[in-house]
Amino acid sequence: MKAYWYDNEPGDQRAPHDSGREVPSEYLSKLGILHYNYPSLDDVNALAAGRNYKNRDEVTISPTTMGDAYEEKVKNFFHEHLHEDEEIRYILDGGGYFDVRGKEDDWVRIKLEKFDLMIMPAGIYHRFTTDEQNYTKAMRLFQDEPKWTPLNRGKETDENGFRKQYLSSRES
Ligand code: KMT
Ligand code: NI
Repeated sequence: MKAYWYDNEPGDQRAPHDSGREVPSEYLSKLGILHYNYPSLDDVNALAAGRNYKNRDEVTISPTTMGDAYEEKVKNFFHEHLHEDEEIRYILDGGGYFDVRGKEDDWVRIKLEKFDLMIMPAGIYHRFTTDEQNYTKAMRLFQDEPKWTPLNRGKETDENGFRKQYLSSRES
């Protein structure tokens, strides 16, 4: 895991876009983000059990598994959105980037590699992209039913109760 401010330069979303300015772990925790490196699945299972997560699935995002749909999928994951649940992702192989909005609404890029596990709070605006390997194998953990509803950013999501709750917890 490595976090840095996104450079906002044009170019492929899968390029590093590293401004060279690192974002410290403490800043990520102020945003409500937790991250771990878990080489053993036992640790993932313990975390899931501790948070009462009952379900999980695995996705492989790559041209090999998705064929012609790959490029479109990658673009879709990159639309800024939020969820009404916290989002736990564990990288099984390959890597990718999660971009999350910082306090001033600028992008923090979080580079995830094999064995990285990240927890994002409900209501945080974010987006995802594969990196230049074009290969992300990830476990998605769900508390109950596998639910996958990205709410794209707009006037409505700004008024969303989970968004408001996130902003007030970020203040305190
Ligand atoms: C998201 O929220 O965009 C995703 O979960 C992307 C796929 S999982 C690496
Ligand atoms: Ni998401």
